[in-house]
Amino acid sequence: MLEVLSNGFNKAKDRFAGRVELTEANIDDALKDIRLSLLEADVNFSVVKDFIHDVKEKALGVIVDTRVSHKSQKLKTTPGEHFINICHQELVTLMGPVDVDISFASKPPSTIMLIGLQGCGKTTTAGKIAGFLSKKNKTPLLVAADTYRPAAVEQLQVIGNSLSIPVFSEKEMSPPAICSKAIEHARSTGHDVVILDTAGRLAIDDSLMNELETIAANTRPDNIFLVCDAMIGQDAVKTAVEFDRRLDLSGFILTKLDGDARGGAALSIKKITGKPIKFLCTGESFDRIEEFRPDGLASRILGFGDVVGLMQDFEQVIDEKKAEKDAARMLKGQFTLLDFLEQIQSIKKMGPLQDIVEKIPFFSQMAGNVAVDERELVKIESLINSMTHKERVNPDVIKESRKKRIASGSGRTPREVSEVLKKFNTMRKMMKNMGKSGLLSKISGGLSNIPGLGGGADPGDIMGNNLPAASRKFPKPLSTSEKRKIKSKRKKAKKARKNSRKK
Ligand SMILES: Nc1nc2c(ncn2[C@@H]2O[C@H](COP(=O)(O)OP(=O)(O)O)[C@@H](O)[C@H]2O)c(=O)[nH]1
Ligand SMILES: [Mg+2]
Repeated sequence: MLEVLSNGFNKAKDRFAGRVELTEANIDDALKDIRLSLLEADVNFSVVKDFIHDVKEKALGVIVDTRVSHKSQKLKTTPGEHFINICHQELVTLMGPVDVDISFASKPPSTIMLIGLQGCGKTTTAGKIAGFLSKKNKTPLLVAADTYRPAAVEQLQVIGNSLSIPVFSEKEMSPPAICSKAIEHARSTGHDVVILDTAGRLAIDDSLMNELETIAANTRPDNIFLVCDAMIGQDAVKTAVEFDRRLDLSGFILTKLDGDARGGAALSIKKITGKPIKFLCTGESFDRIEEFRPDGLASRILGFGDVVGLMQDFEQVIDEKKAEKDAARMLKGQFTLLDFLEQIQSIKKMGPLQDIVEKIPFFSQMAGNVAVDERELVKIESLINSMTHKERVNPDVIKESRKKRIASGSGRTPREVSEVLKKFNTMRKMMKNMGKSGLLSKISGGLSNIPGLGGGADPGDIMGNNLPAASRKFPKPLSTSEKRKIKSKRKKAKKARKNSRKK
């Protein structure tokens, strides 16, 4: 799958063979290959245009460091690898950010409504989602709301049986009535998630849309996911736009990425609709569903998982030099609001906050209550954004009148400014104390145990689900043996990916 794209990027990379730098001429040559392959993969034309533009802009500004050494590490890269790395970043931006959340109602049952054209994979995906949620200790109820296609109800029943998940169905009832009744049934029988498997048509038509709108109006689903067959490329995107206009989708589920999907839908759909891809399905069996990670799909498309890994190591070494300097400075108590902001942004990139806090044992102690609520991060960020550079570097100048100005600039209250400054001061004090007691080594050891933080050693799952190498504070340099281990792990993961692709 996705060979068209992989081949295009591969060809582009080869254009840099033997070159020592990224010049406008060789970038243009490479971009021609990429442009062709994107169009051939059925990526939307305007998406292609923007993508090419963005990659070119980034690539032109890059000074190619082909060698870097720091402590025991020596790494080499080529201009082609730098170029591919830029493509990777832009693909991730194009398809991201990661948003795989399913909304759950505060009062169960929550509802997931699956919609889409006939044959796109709704019924199969309903089973997959039910299985996925069961593993997360939910008690889903599948609802057969396709009463048109012969045997559609039986199909869902067979799926439910094989997963031991109950299926709600009613003969002689309209789909909207079935859905409403199913929710009542779930409430009385203690099912906390209801999955509505609706009917599809070969093409969008008004009677289908009206029926889906009625179901949505009656049941007010917490999630409406459009299931899209990734094999049909741009047509899937057109369908998505129309469904979104009528039903205000929560996100997409792309199916059949195991077949000869060319990638057009995956690359265009987020950019065109603004709605996130939630899941990818890569096979008919029920375990072939995964949460969507742009990073992983980008690596798969590029077919250069190891190049991206190498570039991450390369950038990490460069960042390490800076991070060590920063850390030393902060531990002397020279911790500014700019550092605070940078840390918050790193943390936000890493995914659900609760997961992170759980992984970093001393984090919550260090930050007090600063970081447990995502909204708190947004608040801190908006406040710091409303400050002048002087205030960020030297927060002690912030007295009452400045507080008022910052508060009104960010739509907050002066009290909130005071609270944030208090938290910042606590953190600064802790940093200083840590510096005094020589705790730096402890921190760096702790953080580097977390994949994607200092360690960067996790090869990821099939999607390459590495946490982004986000918080590059206090990373620990890798020893040669650790590097070797990472390499062999990556190789294994690559092999596994190759095998699973063959299947
Ligand atoms: N290869 C592959 N086939 C799939 C996938 N999802 C569904 N299918 C197949 O697509 C066909 C239509 O699926 P179905 O769930 O009945 O689609 P529906 O009409 O939207 O409910 C079936 O043969 C499924 O086995 C997938 O991710 N990969
Ligand atoms: Mg079906």
